[in-house]
Amino acid sequence: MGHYKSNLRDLEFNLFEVFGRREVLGTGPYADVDEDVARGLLEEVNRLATGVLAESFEEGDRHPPVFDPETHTVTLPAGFKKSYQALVDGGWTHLDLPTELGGPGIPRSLAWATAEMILGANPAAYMYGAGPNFAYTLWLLGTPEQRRFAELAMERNWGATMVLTEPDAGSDVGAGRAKAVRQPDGTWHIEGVKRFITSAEHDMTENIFHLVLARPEGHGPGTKGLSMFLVPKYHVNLETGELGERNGAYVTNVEKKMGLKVSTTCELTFGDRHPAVGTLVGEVHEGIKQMFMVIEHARMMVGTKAIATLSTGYLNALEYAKSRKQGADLTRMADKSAPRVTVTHHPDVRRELMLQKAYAEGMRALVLYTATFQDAVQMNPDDRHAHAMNDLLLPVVKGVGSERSYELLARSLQTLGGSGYLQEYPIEQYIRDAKIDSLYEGTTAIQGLDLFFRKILRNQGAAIGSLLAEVNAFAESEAGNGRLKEERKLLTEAAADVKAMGDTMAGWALGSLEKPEEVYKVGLNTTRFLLALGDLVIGWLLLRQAEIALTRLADREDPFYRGKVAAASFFATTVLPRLAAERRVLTGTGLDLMELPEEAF
Ligand code: ST9
Ligand code: FAD
Repeated sequence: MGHYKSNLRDLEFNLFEVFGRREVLGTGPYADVDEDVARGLLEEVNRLATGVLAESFEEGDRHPPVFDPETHTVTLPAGFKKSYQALVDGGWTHLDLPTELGGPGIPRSLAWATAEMILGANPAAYMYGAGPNFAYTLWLLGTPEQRRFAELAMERNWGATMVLTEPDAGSDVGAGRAKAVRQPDGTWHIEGVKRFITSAEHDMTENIFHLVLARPEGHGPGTKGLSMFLVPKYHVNLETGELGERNGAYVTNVEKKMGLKVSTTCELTFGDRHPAVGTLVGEVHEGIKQMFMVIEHARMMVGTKAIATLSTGYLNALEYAKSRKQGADLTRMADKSAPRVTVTHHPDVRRELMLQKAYAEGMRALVLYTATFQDAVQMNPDDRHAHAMNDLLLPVVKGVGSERSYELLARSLQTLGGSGYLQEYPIEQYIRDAKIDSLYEGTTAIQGLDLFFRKILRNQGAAIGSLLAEVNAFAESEAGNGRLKEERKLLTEAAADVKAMGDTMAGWALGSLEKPEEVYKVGLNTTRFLLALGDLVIGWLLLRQAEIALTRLADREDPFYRGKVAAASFFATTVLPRLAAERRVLTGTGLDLMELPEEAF
């Protein structure tokens, strides 16, 4: 058995029993996809993920890519290449494309459900497969020539990168210094050094194209002065599709890192040896806006990757705990001859396992709930509510998904005792591989700022208001027919706590117009608020699942549904009450920390 343990049943439960995806299938852009097709697809990806994709997970960690600085090339381990090739051969790298561009034309919710399994089995393989997806963005934004380039890139599965970060421009993308110089023929020469660029070099595709943010000479400071350029590794004859000369963008270093080792993280130098020729995407200077189309997808991907890893971490821990015998049942602790029991019998292990289960399943629901708004946008691009809800939930998926998964994966390891620390089991690698998720695509701090300032304040509270209204409507309903009464009460209280936290922060933000330092109080709490909102939404979604599970249990016994009710109840009674404390801490925020001299830290 490979390392990866999927949870297909839960994915299907979310899609078909909780989020009603049956109703959108077979309609509009999904006319050719019915439930059978969707389930078939999920099963096929499940086979792939638990089979050939998972096979090289360990090898990629123990035998990371080898960089040759002389030739600026990178060699990936053979087993990993086989896994990646299986993704390509199965057409899975085209998962996000519409039918007219050779994709399956499936709803985003179904695409993210399949993505979860790929990302859980071998996240780097998914990332190396970004080419067709990035090419689709280029196709949407590009000039006719760039569209042709994009079609070739999709057809031939060229690799792709998103190139923002520089040594002095990480979170602060607008500090970027890479420059773009316009040439008489209308092309641009890119000059500068970018760092930490994922997949910028490898030996799995014949070409790699870079979507690069650079500042055209004379353009202003900050992100708004940046433009996006298409810079291929090899130039391309757009008529014949043949590859031409090597372009002047070279990988000059590959980082050695904590985890996710098989995914190359590269320093990429432009125009040092010979010109790095690029074309302006869409012939418009809207770089940061264009790049955010890529970033939004990538943030969703990172959250899904983290959650997928927690899910397999939990399932591995569960399997171990079911077979590991240690100690006697607590009720017989004084009886030295009492039979030894599996560790699942110990209350502390049960508590830890249930916490992992509740977060893993609650956050899976969060991903798929968010994806339902992406479905809505796909069906009706003018649906402003769906856009706003997706915008609101993205930092939650990314920020909460990555933070909670990393935290809970440590619990999964703990469940295995000392064995969890060994490389014989996958969890230590999961932890190392998942740490990156709270860092790249905007750190957690950035997600917290994005959530509060952009998605709540700038949206004048419309989207969060609508979310809280839904949560409250559920809490006040008769959901569970008496069985979830206490849980719904706890949900009402948690929603009030989160609302009060948001209102207090909004008050400070308003107050900062007169007294600027008030905004520090907001900044001291953005991550707290992000995590609190995450817990609230997770609690609500688990309870929605429990409501459905209870109706199913009325007909027949099924441990899956019993587990759903238990997880929701556990989360409501042991996690949601903590939000009251978070609210209290937030309300009491002062400026002491900001007034403290640096030397006192
Ligand atoms: C990175 C990559 O880390 C890591 C992994 C790569 C993996 C690639 C693979 C992906 C796979 C994908 C699919 C594959 C499929 C495969 C299938 C296989 C089977 N939303 O607030 P302002 C825009 S990359 C939308 O003033 P500052 C907006 O245009 C590096 N737009 O910000 C706005 O203008 P306006 C990632 C947004 O103070 C403008 O920006 N690095 C949003 O100038 C300016 O906004 C980061 O993420 C948004 N949420 O700049 C950087 N926010 O307001 C993190 C802003 O007029 N830092 N815009 O609309 C930040 O995000 C900063 O907050 C900042 C600040 C840079 C935006
Ligand atoms: P910094 O911005 O220096 O942050 C340091 C600390 O300060 C963090 O804790 C941060 O949260 C905090 N901080 C910074 N600014 C603020 C603020 N305004 N308010 C509150 N706190 C703040 N980039 C690409 O362009 N393309 C890629 O493909 C890519 N892949 C990557 C792969 C890996 C493995 C890694 C490690 C990075 C990758 N990155 C990539 C870069 C990544 O997006 C950045 O590392 C990330 O955005 C953070 O920037 P930084 O490392 O410079 O940290």
